[in-house]
Amino acid sequence: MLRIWGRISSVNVQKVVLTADELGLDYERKDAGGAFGIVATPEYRRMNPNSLVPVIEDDGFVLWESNAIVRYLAAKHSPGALWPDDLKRRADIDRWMDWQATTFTPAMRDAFWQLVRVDPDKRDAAVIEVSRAASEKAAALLDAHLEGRDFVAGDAFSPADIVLGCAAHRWLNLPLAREPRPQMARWYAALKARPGSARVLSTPVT
Ligand SMILES: N[C@@H](CCC(=O)N[C@@H](CS)C(=O)NCC(=O)O)C(=O)O
Repeated sequence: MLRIWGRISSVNVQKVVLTADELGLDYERKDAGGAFGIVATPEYRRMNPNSLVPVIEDDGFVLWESNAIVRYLAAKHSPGALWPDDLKRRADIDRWMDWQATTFTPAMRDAFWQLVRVDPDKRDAAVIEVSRAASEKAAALLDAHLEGRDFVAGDAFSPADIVLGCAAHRWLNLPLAREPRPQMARWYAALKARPGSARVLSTPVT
């Protein structure tokens, strides 16, 4: 049975859980990280020396790095579909997954921490503003890309929608004023309406 380690408030854990839900997998999720601790124990560090969540154990196979886990599960359980065979489609999906991990999520990280995890009296408005502006730039790019498209990469739901959907869930639920992004809003609403995505994309941003 697949075991997923990580608290559900982690956006990186959310990607893995959403993938497992979309694939209809039988899995067990064990809370770890944040207030749950566990990640610094020698046992956990043997699985992930970074002391971070998520980690999966899949019949003895241990894997960390959320986007690698999403790709692994999609390729294992949905070859030729959620993980397509066509190299160019795959490269397109990979490109957007990398963009999530290197551009969109890092842009919003400070705004998220300041507005959600830091006490109101300790917040730094300048830090929030820099992060907000960088996130808006990324959101504008994604919004323009989604014009005339139902999904991020190609004609079908893919791992790019999974990881960017989780990132968008965080961005669109941060308690700050955002520019309207109609294409992103349409795409995010469609993701939320999917039975396999609805649960994770309803998780409160905490
Ligand atoms: N690049 C890693 C990043 C993992 C990461 O930063 N995880 C955070 C939660 S989103 C974490 O474990 N924080 C420490 C903790 O929760 O204790 C991935 O995508 O899996």
